[in-house]
Amino acid sequence: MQLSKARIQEHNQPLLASHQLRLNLLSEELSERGVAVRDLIQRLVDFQVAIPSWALGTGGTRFGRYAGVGEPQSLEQKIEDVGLLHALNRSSGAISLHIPWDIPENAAHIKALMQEHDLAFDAMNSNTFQDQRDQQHSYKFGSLSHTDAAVRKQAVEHNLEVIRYGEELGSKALTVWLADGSSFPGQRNFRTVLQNTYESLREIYAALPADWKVFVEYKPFEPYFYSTVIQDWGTSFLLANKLGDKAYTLVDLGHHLPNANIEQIVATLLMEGKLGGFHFNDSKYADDDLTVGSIKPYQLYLIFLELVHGMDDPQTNNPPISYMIDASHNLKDPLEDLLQSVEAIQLAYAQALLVDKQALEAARADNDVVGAQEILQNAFRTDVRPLVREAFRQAGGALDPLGLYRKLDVRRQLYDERGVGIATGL
Ligand code: LRH
Ligand code: MN
Ligand code: MN
Repeated sequence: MQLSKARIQEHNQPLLASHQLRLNLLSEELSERGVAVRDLIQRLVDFQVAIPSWALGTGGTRFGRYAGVGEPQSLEQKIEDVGLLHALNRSSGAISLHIPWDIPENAAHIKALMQEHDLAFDAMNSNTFQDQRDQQHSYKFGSLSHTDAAVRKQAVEHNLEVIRYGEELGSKALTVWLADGSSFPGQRNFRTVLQNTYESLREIYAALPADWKVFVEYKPFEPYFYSTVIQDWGTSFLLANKLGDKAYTLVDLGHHLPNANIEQIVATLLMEGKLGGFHFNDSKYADDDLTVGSIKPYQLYLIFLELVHGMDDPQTNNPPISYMIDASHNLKDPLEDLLQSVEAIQLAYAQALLVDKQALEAARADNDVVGAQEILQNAFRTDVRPLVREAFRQAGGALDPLGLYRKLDVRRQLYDERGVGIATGL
């Protein structure tokens, strides 16, 4: 289903007066605090976060899967869903594909459809964590790290195939997330599997087009429960450094052990110019893939603070980061969840942009612990929703994307068009 500009205008019209009132009040207050409100809104307008193809359908839990309705059944329909999200908030103008779930049968047609929806391709994701039909070797005991060279070769070949698909479509990056690990002490030689992984990645790296990057994603556990080959940012960073300039670490918010200081990890990677990709989600316990900002909004804000201050620092030599939402839904309508996630990201970004860097640095230099904390908390406790809404509006989106989605009864329409059926994905 397509959402016309006229329909969005029609939605915005009755909301405009009260929005303007709130925006004016906030802008006045922020201007007094020395914030350049117009520039801040422009940064929100410019911020884009990619949607992964697998988040458009309901995901499973370890115990089952409840089918949703109107889920996309083809790559074309996935693009239409992301196009709809982007029309609503103008902040999700990219899609991240996954091979083999999203094999493009006709690249020219797919690219034309992407253009129609004003979308770009984010990183391509390879999959060596599941066995596919007609696959010669199983990944049950690993892929790029496997003890058997024939399995490693098959996994490398798959990644090369993903790069080829990405090239056809105009993507510029490959994300590698490996499930490889072990569930019992003694099962694996830690040094051998890491060395194998490095050598496999080196072959993939050698095949990367000149203007491509590879993102190495880490995760401490799951699906295996004793060890994971690329378990943490240190291991990912080590591999990225050994591989070369086109290799970067990818941080997924759910891929840390409880209470890890993720904002500090972000700062360290930025200092080294090695933060390539970022997967947003939220979690209470582990890799829960919940709606962004639903559990730990303060942590999200602190992470954004590091991203903003790190990327704005002229000393930082880090390329633009590929931002993506990596979520899974089994209770909510996936599109509603994604609208909430994008809004939560924009809110945290806006709060981070409110912080007076100079004042913060001055407080730090004076060891004014209370002062520094006050600066951070003042920004966090500001209701920045009018700024985010204004950014949506200025970019041509809806003042209230979720409200309009509900008013249009989009899911009902998608059900009428597509019926029941589970989309391919996690
Ligand atoms: C598994 C995972 C990971 C990847 C995605 C493809 O944990 O969610 O975060 O990015 O699958
Ligand atoms: Mn991820
Ligand atoms: Mn994950």
